[in-house]
Amino acid sequence: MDINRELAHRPMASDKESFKKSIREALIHIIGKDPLNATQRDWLLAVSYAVRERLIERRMYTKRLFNQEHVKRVYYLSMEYLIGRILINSLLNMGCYEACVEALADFGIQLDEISELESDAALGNGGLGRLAACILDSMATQCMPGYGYGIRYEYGMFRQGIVNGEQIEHPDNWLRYGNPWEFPRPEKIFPVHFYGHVVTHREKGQTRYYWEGAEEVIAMANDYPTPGYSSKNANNLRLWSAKATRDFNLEYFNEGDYIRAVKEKAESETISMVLYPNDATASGRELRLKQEYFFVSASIQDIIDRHEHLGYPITELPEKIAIHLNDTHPAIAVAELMRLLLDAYRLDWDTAWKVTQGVFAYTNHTLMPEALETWPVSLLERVLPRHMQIIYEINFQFLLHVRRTFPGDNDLVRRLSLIDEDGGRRVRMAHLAVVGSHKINGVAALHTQLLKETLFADFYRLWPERFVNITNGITPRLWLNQANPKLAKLISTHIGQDWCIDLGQLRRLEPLAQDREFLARFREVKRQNKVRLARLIHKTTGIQVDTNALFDVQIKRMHEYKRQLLSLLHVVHLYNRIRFAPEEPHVSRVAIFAGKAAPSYVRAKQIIRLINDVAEFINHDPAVAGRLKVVFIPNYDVSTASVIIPGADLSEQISTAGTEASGTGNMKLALNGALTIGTLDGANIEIREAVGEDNMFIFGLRTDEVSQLRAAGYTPREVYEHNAHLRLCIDMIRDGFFSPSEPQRYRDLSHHLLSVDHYMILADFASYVAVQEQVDALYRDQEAWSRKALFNTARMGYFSIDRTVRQYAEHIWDVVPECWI
Ligand code: 26Q
Repeated sequence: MDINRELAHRPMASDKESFKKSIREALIHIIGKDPLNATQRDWLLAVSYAVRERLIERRMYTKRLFNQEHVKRVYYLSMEYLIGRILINSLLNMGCYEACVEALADFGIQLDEISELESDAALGNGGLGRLAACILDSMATQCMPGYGYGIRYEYGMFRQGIVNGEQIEHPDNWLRYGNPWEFPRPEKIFPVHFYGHVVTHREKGQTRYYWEGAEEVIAMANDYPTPGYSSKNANNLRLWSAKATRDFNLEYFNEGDYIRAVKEKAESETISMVLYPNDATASGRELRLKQEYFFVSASIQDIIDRHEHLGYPITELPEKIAIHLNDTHPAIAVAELMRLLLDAYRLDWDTAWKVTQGVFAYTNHTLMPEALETWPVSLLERVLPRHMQIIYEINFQFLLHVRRTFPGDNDLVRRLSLIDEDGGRRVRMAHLAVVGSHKINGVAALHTQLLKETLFADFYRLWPERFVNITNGITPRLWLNQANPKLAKLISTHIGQDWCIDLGQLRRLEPLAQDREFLARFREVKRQNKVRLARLIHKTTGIQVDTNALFDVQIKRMHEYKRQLLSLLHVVHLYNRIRFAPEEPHVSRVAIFAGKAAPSYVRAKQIIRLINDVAEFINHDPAVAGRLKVVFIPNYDVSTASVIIPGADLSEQISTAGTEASGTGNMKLALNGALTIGTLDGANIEIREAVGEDNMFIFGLRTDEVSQLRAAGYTPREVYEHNAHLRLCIDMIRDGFFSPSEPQRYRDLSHHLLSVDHYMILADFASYVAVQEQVDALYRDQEAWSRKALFNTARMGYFSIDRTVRQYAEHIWDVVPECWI
């Protein structure tokens, strides 16, 4: 207690002079470089170490506080954290950005220059991983006792190159220059087992289960302290890396088989080697299953250890902790906790099950069937034999309950079962997650409603009280304050800085919509951000764009349901209109695309290639010069998003109604004053409610219309035959207009559109084009446009991740803030 008080009052200073001292010391004593000939990267590392020192102190005090106050903790289990660069974010959150800029300036170093050298921590695919990162930021900012658990991938999301218009994947060797943000904890290790078999013994009249003959891999902790904005708290993100066990190697060493020992060591360590780059399709690979269990097992062991060290009884887990499952990827945790409670703590089944259900909650992120994880029973039986037994028992008990509740409904039993019996027996991980959780949530109102009506309709009948909606949000610290400093400054001069932690404050900007001078300044900020974006475009593609043109932006993973092809068809349509009516006054546009395709997703890669072929053709056609450009910015990641989003005029959110669970890019763009053109899908619906329908461009089929049309038998070819404009666009693509060196290149893609068009691109084309004409008309009136843009920024407060996290805390986790001052 005395020691605590002693130390608590002496945190490291964070003024300019203290930073100078820390940076110089780190450069010489940690990096080992003479300031006289240090490189830019040396300075980056040195300043990162200076920040790290201050960060870890905050973490220490936060940890002490949580222990002393006996807080309830929440553990967020996620296979993905899409964090991006850490330096600037930490400085801004800790409130020492200015001091650091000035300190470096005295050494002749520019912070914004060296920070560009930092690699993104890209331990995620897209929306789900970025959401996890935003949630960590918010939990720390709001002083929630929240812990992130995940995998320290050696290689994160692949880097995307574009060669001759095609995506090529490069490994993301993000740790190459060292990583000042992590604290390896070689003493924090847990064994994780795979394979082997289960042996049963009768002991004192009870059956005991022993998992024997398993292979062992060691999980080692690596800690990433994560600071809150304006709070002094720092939470912990713990990422596990796989290490070979020492004994495991020893056997072979003794036998003299040195090479085999090294090979097996390397094999165990592949578990944490690489992030699976699939977004919205389950991979079904054994290594993926091992990754999931690896990090789940280590995390659950660690969580229970902490619980015990704090002296709490095991049956009090639900009072002291909540564990959140970020999608089904960590759902095996339900069986793992049961296994430990039954086999190690020897609780009876009912007690163990009550504890388990009291602890877990599950967020669903998708309705798309191909993304739902199922594992072959045979695979689970081989890799995790004890877990498979437990899953059978959970299923048995659960189906007993179903039969009692709805007697005689065998079809219901078949639909609800954790085991899918059709076409090879498979474990439905979503069912395991639902059955093992006391709360299940969707990520936008429509999504949750559809979960209740479709995917989980039977579960909803059984347990309506377990289902809640928690609409996604984004952190304003990164997506406004940091990414768009010019707009942040303009906002703060009018309403102060509180919006950063209370985004609802932005409403106070509304009256300024009537102030023409303010609107002009708002527009000027957008123009400067467009200049910055134009520089990025030129640097990455060599294409020059006119910043007076309308910047039309579609940035997200490449997927058919997101319908990048729909915007591309519109681009081709615009191209034709300009060619055929050059005398008409057309609004100049730059269509900007960015996004990665899963390496195995052939059609998504085709679409990237088509965008680049269309770009190549249109950008070189003098007939449309100055009026239409198309660009594909390579390697979309958090850092490029931070430049693209503030420079966007128009935000494309055009997924087929009922397919995008929420979307969060839609929120980032609207917050930064882009107008949305979108379908009534995901969070677009709530965004429309918030910003007002006059300030958004809505088009296309609604969810119910999509299902009706599908049920009635959708024939895309008929749409094509009845729309001459559309026909011309598709014909051009099909017949090689944009791929003259290989005219057949897009025949399959075009035929697929004409014969299948599962996502109903053709059905929505006419309505999309019509609304795009309204977009053009509005853009001609720059003042009217920026007024609507301002209404977007001003009314996006609801979509702060802080609101999202408060809802989780209140409705699901039952945790409360505890601030270190
Ligand atoms: C599953 C099994 C094996 C390998 C990979 C995967 C896998 C990985 C990532 C499956 C799905 C994902 C990512 C899903 C995702 O990002 N979903 C998005 O989540 C966002 C946050 O809730 C929503 O806003 C988006 O609508 C949703 O698409």
